[in-house]
Amino acid sequence: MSYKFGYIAVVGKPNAGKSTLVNFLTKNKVAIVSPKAQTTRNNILGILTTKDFQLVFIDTPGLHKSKNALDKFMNKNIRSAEGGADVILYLIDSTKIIDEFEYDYLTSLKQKSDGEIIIVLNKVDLVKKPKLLLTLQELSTLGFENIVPISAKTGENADSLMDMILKYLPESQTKNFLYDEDYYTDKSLKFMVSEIVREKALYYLNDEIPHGISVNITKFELKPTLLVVEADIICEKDSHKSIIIGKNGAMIKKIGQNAREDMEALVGTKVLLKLFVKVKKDWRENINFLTEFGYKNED
Ligand SMILES: Nc1nc2c(ncn2[C@@H]2O[C@H](COP(=O)(O)OP(=O)(O)OP(=O)(O)O)[C@@H](O)[C@H]2O)c(=O)[nH]1
Ligand SMILES: [Mg+2]
Repeated sequence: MSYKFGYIAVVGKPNAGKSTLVNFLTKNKVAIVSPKAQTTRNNILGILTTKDFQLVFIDTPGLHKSKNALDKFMNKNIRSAEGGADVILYLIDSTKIIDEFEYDYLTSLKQKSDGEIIIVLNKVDLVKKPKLLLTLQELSTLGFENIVPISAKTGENADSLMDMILKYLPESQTKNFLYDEDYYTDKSLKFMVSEIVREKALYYLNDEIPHGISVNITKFELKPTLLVVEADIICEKDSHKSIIIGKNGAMIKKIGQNAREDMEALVGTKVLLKLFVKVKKDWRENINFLTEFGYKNED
């Protein structure tokens, strides 16, 4: 028997579909997904184990220029994932064009990376062939050879991507898996619960509010038949607070109801969820708040 083990960093611009892909390939929902940019903030491991291999995908925040301390935290996570990876999947939203920022990033990634790079052209279910060919041409002039068009949503061509990833991982005669076989993420239930609230808030809120919110779990009691959760949705302005609460509390109720349903599906028990909205001005610049909300790099 021979075995394979490896870390696969999943990077790319916000909204490219990184979290969707990691969830699809690991057959588990390890990361929240939303139509808004910059949904993922922490590196999240999604682990797929079979009898022959263990693949550890590292979902990362979307690449963007740092404007505040939270951005710096997110960008540092991306660099650390790239640094520790055997294979880097660089995701491109094939409905978009490759802009200068992405072009420069890809060029420098190619120069500095030790691991294998696979370019994943995602969302092919949304794009016409001629557009796809144009992007493929552009990528080959950049010198990338491994390009896989896929749809992380429908799973189209995901098998070819898996084959290519496995091709680049070294073979071992001993079982060299680093994680327990039933371990599918490095994140705690408490983290997942807070992310579920953020996912629903991202989904329902518009404009600039989603980027300025955080969810802080203040009570978490897991009993055999009930999970009790209290959480603060943190925002930056009083005007945002009113929008998150909504007319007669309609918005917060909608967020809460949807979040509770997902939590119940995750833990398999009833969930009692209470949400509060708090204003913490400029929390994205405040190291104490960032630490409290779990946005701190270990160094
Ligand atoms: N049609 C289609 N939609 C997709 C596909 N992959 C992802 N999406 C959608 O694209 C949006 C963004 O997906 P995410 O997985 O959150 O993207 P991300 O790259 O993790 O984004 P950040 O965490 O913000 O960096 C969501 O609305 C997904 O449903 C795809 O292959 N096809
Ligand atoms: Mg994401």
